[in-house]
Amino acid sequence: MKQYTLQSIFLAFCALLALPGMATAATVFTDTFDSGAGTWAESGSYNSISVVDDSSGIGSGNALTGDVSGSVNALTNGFSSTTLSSIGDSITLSFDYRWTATGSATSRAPAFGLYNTNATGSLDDDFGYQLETNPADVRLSYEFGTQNTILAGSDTDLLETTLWNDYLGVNGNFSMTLTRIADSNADSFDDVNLSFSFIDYATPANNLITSTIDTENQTFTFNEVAVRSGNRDFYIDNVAVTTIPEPASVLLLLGAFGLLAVSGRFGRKR
Ligand SMILES: [Ca+2]
Ligand SMILES: [Ca+2]
Ligand SMILES: [Ca+2]
Ligand SMILES: [Ca+2]
Repeated sequence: MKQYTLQSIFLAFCALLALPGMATAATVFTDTFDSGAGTWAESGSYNSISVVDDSSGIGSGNALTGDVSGSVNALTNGFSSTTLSSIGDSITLSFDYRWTATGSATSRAPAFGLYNTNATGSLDDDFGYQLETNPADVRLSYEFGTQNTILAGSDTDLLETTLWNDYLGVNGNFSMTLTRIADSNADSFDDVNLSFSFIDYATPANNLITSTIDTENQTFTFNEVAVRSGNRDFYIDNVAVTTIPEPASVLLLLGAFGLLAVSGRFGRKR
């Protein structure tokens, strides 16, 4: 009997080991600009946006390019409302981005985020998590949607500042992941872990990864992606929003399967 008890423990251990690999990502939004400019909405200071072949730049065929006329601008697009309903659920925004030329440092080129439209068409009340790049740092913030428009204004709760040089943003992949985590400050509300990564395609030594935890703002539902490009013309491609649900159902299934297997063996033994 004892060997089967050990076997059941071993099976349970194997099931736990297998869990991370079984959490598959679901894509809730993607745009490679192969079929045009899609449904992106431009707001603020744009002369124009258009789709062009950027094989020689980002290197993924068509990209969206923006000719900006001022520093306050945003491209926005919607996706099916996604809620981080369980601890461990996450949502990731990823895209490739480059400037049209190197130049002097500028703020919020890019800035981007995952937002909630607040059930209105106006961008002024949208709230969510944003990352902004600046001449000497990147900042992770929560934006309340109470001042100015999306990705603009001082309606932010600054969560993390990390040093960097914004010339790094000439050509690379930006991503931000929001993960619902257990309450870490004993206020009885779950928290959000924000992680950011920048991969510089030309100079890997410039890559940057940073993260922080938001314990103040309980926002877990998102339905909008937004990108701002400061006062700098840009190209953007391969925009993707993916979610990873906590595999609670998989855990239950594996547990049940393990019990059945063990009880079956006990049955035959008897
Ligand atoms: Ca493309
Ligand atoms: Ca709104
Ligand atoms: Ca704002
Ligand atoms: Ca909390």
